[in-house]
This record gives sequence, C-alpha cells and structure tokens, in this order.
Amino acid sequence: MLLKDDLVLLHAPSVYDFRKMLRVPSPVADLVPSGPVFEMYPVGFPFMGEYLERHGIRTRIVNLAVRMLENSRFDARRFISHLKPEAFGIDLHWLPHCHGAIEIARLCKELHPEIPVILGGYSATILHRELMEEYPEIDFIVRGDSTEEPLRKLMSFIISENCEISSIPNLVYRSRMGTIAATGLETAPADLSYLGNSYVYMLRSALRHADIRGIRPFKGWWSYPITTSITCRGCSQNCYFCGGAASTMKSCLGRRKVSFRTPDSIGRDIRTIKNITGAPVFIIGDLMQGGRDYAWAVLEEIGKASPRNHIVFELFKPAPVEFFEKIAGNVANFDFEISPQTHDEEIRGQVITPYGNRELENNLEWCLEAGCGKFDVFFMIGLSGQTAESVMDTVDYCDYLLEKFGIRLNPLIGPFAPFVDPCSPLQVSAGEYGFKLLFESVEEHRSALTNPNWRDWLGYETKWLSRQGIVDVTYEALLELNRIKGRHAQISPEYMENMEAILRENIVLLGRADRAMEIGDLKRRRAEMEKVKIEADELMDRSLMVKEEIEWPVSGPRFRYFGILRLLVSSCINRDAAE
Ligand code: B12
Ligand code: SF4
Repeated sequence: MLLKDDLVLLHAPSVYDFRKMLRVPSPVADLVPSGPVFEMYPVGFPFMGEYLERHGIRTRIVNLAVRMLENSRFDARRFISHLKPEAFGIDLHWLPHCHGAIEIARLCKELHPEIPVILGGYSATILHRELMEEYPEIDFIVRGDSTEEPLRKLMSFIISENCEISSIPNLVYRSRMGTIAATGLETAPADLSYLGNSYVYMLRSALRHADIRGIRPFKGWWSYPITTSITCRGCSQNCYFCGGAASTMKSCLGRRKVSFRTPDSIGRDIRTIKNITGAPVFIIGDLMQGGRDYAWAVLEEIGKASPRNHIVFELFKPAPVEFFEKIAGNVANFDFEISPQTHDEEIRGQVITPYGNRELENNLEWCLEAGCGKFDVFFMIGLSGQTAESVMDTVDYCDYLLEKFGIRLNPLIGPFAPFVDPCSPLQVSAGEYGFKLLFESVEEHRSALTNPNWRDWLGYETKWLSRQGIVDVTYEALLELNRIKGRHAQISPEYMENMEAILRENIVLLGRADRAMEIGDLKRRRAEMEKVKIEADELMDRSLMVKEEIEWPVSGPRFRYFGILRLLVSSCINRDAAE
C-alpha cells in the first residue's frame, strides 16, 4: 500500500478548464517549451520536494495542466477528490496562472474543506494581501524565492502544531480572529548549498507513486526530455519588463543580492542528467553574472562531467571572447541564446542593459567560431518606442543576421504577452515608459484570460501600438520571419509552408471568433462559437507540434534506462546509510 502524502504540489493550467472554452491559438508561448496553457511547473517544485522529503515530509508533484492537456477525459475534480494529503500546495508563480491556480484552490477546498491550501511563487508573494482578502479558499501563502525551509516549518506546524505560527518566516495566514497576518519576508538565503539533487527526487517520486505522467514538465517531454540546471536565485539585471529583475527582487521578493549555486552542484546536476538522458540541458542564468572566476569554475565542473548532451547557455549581455573559448575548451556540444529584444539601439537602451549591435555581432561571431551549434537571438514586440515599422525593421535585421552569420544563427520574435509582470520596473512606472496598464485587480486578469482572442488577454497597450496593433504586427512579423528563414534554407520548404498555413488559419480564426462574439442572439452565438472552437482546438494541436525552432539536438538516447536504474539504486543505498 502507498504511504499517504503529506504535501501534494499541484500545477494548474493557466485557465481552468481551458478544454471547455473557445481559445484561439496564440503565439504567447511560442518561445518557451510549453504551450499557451503554460503547463510547465516551477523549477522550484522539485527543489522543494527534495528538501521536504529529506526532512521526512512526503511530497508529490502533480502537473494537472499536462494531464488535462494530453487527455481530454482527464477529470481534475475526480483526481483531486482521491487525494488526501495533509496539505495542498499550488503555484501562483506566473501571473498568467491566476485563473487556473485559484480555480484549483477552490476545487481542493470544495472537495476537502479540512485540508489547508498553500499558495506560493512570485505572483502569490507580490499579490499576497489581495489574494488572501479576495479568495477564502487560500489558507496560507509562503512568500519569497526560497521557500524550502519556511514551507518545511509550515508543514510541520500543519502536521503536528509543534510551533507558533507567527514564528514561521515568509508566511501569510489568517489569525484566529480571521484577520490577515504576515511574518517577515526574511528568508532569501545567500548560501544555496542546502538545495539537494532534485532529479533523483523526481525519479524516486515517479517510482513511488507509479506516476511518471504527473511529473512531466510539459506536453511532449517524452519525445524531447530537455532539462535545466539553475545557477542562481535572483538576477543582476534590470530589464524593465521583468518581474524577476534586481529591483523587483529587492522591493517585492525579499532578495537583496543574487545567490549563486556552487560550481560543484552544477557539475553534479550535469553528471546526474547525463545518466538519465541525452537531451539538452539548459543552464538557467548567465554564468558571467557571478564574475569571471565563478563562470570559469562552473565551466570546469561541467567539463569534468564531460556530457555529450547539448549544453545551452544564456547571455544577459555580451561577454568577452575568452568566455566562448573557455566554453569550447570544456563542453563538446554547446549552444547559446541572447535577447537583444530589438535591432534599435535606442529602444534597447530603455529596455535592458544597453549595448550596441556591434558588440552583439562580435559575440555572435566569436561564439559561432568557437563551435556553437545554434545561437538563438530573441526579439520582442510591444516595447516603448516600438512602432509597427520598427518591428518590421527588426525582422529585416534578422534577415541581415542570417545573411552575415548563416543558419546556425537562429532569430526569433514574439509578443510581450500576456501581462505586464507585477512589480516589474515597467509595472511600477508604466506611464514613464509610454505604457497604459489595462488591468489592476487579480480578478480583472483572471477574467481577461477567458477571452477567445489573445488580443484581449494583453494587459497593456503602448503609446505606439494598440492591442490590436500588437496582434497585427506580430503575425506580419512571424509570417515575414518564416519566409526569411525559408529563403536562407534554415527551415525546409515543407516546414515553412506548414507554418505559413498555421499562421494564416490562426488570423482567420481570430476574426471569426470576434464576429461570433458579436452575435446578439445567444443561441446562435453559442453555436457559432462551438464551430470555431472545433477548428481552434484542431489548429492548437497542430501548432503545438511545431516547436522545432526552439529545440536543440538530442545526443544519444532520449532516456538511459540503465543509468536511471543505477541512480535509483545508489540513492536508496545512500538514503539507507544516512538513516
Ligand atoms: C527560468 C525562467 C523561465 C523558464 C522556466 C523555468 C521553470 N520551469 O520554472 C522558462 C524559460 C521556460 C520560462 C517561461 C516563462 N516565464 Co519565466 N522566468 C524564468 C526566470 C528567468 C528564472 C526563474 C527562477 O530562477 N526561479 C527560481 C527557482 C529556483 O524557483 P522557483 O521556480 O521560482 O520556485 C521557488 C519560489 O518561486 C517558490 N514557489 C514556487 N511555486 C510555489 C508553490 C508553493 C506552494 C510554494 C509554497 C512556493 C512556491 O518556492 C520555490 C522554491 O523556493 C524568471 C526571472 C527571475 N529572475 O526570476 C522568469 C519569470 C519567472 N518568468 C516569467 C514569465 C512571465 C514566464 C512566461 C509566462 C513567459 C511567456 N509568456 O512565455 C513563461 C511561463 C512558462 C510556463 N509556466 O509554462 C516572469 C513571471 C512574472 C510573473 N510574476 O508572472 C519572470 C519573473 C520574469 C520573466 N518575465 O521572464 N521562465
Ligand atoms: S529578463 Fe533581464 S532581469 Fe529578467 S531574469 Fe532575464 S536578464 Fe534578469
């Protein structure tokens, strides 16, 4: 018989239940591995799970979003009704989950009124007061970006009431009088060495619950099991749109300084991952943030692990030539990404740490010469000062980059969507940047997400582009970039034609959804929306299949079953020895 779980961590889809609604496909998640229901759970989940288990609290992760996406008959209500943990944990990390996360909290409360519901993540942290005031189904919010220890304390309080609730840091709760109380946001450790091996935890958890489906990070992960290794918590940069920027972390998330994981623990991640899979590993966080010595030490540790997997690095700003040489000396297969956001240096200077196109291009050249497999360059639509013409000039710049560097250079473009991150510099000073924010309350954000057309999800417009303007120029840019990539033979003619057809159908369906919504007669409106929904769902399935442009090659087998078995056995031996 399975032992009862103490904590079940649930990841909700962005909107619950998206399967019953008309939602025309959108490009809001085109540049991340998940789809528009944002089915990926926070990387923090396995870290929390590992830490709690190490302290005797049995923790299970269930990705409800993936289960709902891949099986139209998966019944979340029924599934939750069978769970009987001591507490439910739900992430409201990304604000676009405000609909789904709260609905799932409601469902947990309705089915199990006696089981506490805990929320956490960046958005829950920032919006804690409003959430506790407006949504009685939430019992606790654990604030901050490093909740492992506060959550452990809360769980032992829930299980055995062995401490005063007011002694648990980072906590928001209801007092006996029903008022909302918050303890200090004081846990944001500089030393991250308490974080354990989250991959081994995931393997063991999947085995224990006989549930490998529930822990998958996104739909399609079986065929492309990309993993990550996180290098830090916090960020040194202040990109104006980012809800994880240095100023946001300081003012709203309790983190005054970036904390780095040790080179050794990143090396351990790589050694573990290479035993599990041949798929790429994305290194989260620019290594140069920690300075040259840190970056070099991490690269040497990765070198010692000698993975054949593609290791993907990100740059927050251009790096010196030695950085690429050092990588080439340590990593057999490496790839890169950078986000200059626009070709226009003046606009860029407002949005991110300023640098010129010449510095950017020098980096591209050095890196590709050093042997980089693919260099993704990301551009964004919806920035201050950006007109439709400026967006199309960025697309021309992509053409120029492809001409100059060849097809290992992979330009990508997408809209800034759906919301302005809470507590980001942009949200704090929207007017100064020429932005008008359209939603204030959580409820307004929730309601926006239930619209069929992604234009109506957008939480802003700018002095230069209306919401419809952003949608129109996004498709124009995507169509043109697709043709440019086809012309440079970066994508095959079939892929290009398929993508063009998908984008064109998408535009037509958005128009049809708008017209359906305008039909006065309710019965006719519903019937028309139902028709559009059938086509929209079919298009969504086809669109989710084309993520090739943001993928890196898998070196060797997708899963190394022998390696997985070995890891499981050695983790059991180590645990028994520790016990
Ligand atoms: C890496 C990253 C990604 C990775 C995914 C990583 C992942 N699976 O978590 C990728 C590139 C895929 C990604 C995608 C997106 N991201 Co992102 N991402 C980041 C980034 C750069 C780092 C995140 C990080 O370091 N986390 C630290 C890890 C260790 O902790 P954690 O996962 O946050 O979990 C801890 C706490 O948050 C908390 N916690 C989380 N959940 C819960 C639940 C409970 C119950 C409790 C108690 C605690 C808790 O405890 C955890 C452990 O201590 C941040 C920016 C930043 N500087 O933070 C943006 C950021 C988080 N992303 C953001 C956004 C908007 C997105 C997208 C919506 C963008 C888009 N439109 O596509 C998507 C959503 C994808 C999805 N869910 O499917 C915003 C969120 C703003 C907001 N408040 O809504 C941020 C802040 C900045 C940004 N704009 O990029 N992202
Ligand atoms: S978008 Fe900018 S501020 Fe945010 S995590 Fe990335 S580099 Fe840091």
